[in-house]
Amino acid sequence: MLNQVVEVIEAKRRFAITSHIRPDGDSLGSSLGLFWLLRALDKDAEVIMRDPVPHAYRRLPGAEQVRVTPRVDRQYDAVFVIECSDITRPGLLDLEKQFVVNIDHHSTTALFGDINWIDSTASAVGEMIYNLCKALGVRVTREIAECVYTALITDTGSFHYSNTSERTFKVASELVRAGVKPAKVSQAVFANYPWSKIELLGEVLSTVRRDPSGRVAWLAQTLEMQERTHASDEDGDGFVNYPMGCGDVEACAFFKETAPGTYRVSLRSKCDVNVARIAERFGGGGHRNAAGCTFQGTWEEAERQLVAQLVEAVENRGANGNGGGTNAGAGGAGERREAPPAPERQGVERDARP
Ligand SMILES: [Mn+2]
Repeated sequence: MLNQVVEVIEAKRRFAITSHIRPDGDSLGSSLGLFWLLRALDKDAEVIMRDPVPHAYRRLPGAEQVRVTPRVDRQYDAVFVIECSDITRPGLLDLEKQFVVNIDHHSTTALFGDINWIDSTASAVGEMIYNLCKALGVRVTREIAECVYTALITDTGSFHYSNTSERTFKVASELVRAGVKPAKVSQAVFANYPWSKIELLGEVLSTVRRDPSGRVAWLAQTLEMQERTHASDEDGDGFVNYPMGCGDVEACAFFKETAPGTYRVSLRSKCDVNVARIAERFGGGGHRNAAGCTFQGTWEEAERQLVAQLVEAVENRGANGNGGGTNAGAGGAGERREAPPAPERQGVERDARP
């Protein structure tokens, strides 16, 4: 709970902050926002991540101070774990040996921390970090504000998704008052692609197909395309959202070949079409409208199996629990959660959970 988090911060002084592998805007923005918050209180703090900061987030204040490590190699009074469905999501060895404070906005998150602060009404963890600032009486500095604002715009898809609430705009307004320049942050996050991504997009979009109903679309990225365009691993992030821009398309799958015979599959849907259920059948997970999983096998099998499930989910939408999933908005990703569909950058793609 929030008051327990406040007590830990007030009582202790040496902290680390981490988040999931393949960090996205909410995980990095919230982690760095908390970092600046702790620094404002004169606490010892550092952000540690298994994976490096993606290109889109390198302009965040403090991004250059993120320490990439495969293991929690120091002793801390507490480690804050941001936006993770379970303790393995950060991908850090020895994390379980620390005093863990779990902070998340996904209702499905396991209560793996010594302290668990879960607020499923928050559009992003960033919104919670803002509340924490207020609870601790810390002035929202420009650094904190830029980090939290980045978390908000990425997890809400620039305020497009259903997790966007009146409170989200209220917090955003306060952040602008604290010095955030919305156009500057948006440009850094959404209009800062390397050219390799544009070339890769050209190849990937040429693979797009749809089923006879026109309501299910899919596209693929091969290792060969990635090599030919000199694209980085993160360049394909968000491609799944392009077909979703078509009014007729209700569900989409993006197959990204990560190794011969291995595809990371990103799934997106609209309204009550539940793709989290599909991802779960393949060992992944996520939100109702944004999920992901990994598929081992041939391309033909991956396409046949996943597309058939999407067609079925679209046909049966609204029936039998298809409408009951959690709200997509929040980011999550990777193997467990995937980021919410972000139209512009749509980039949040944690492997399986937004
Ligand atoms: Mn999030």
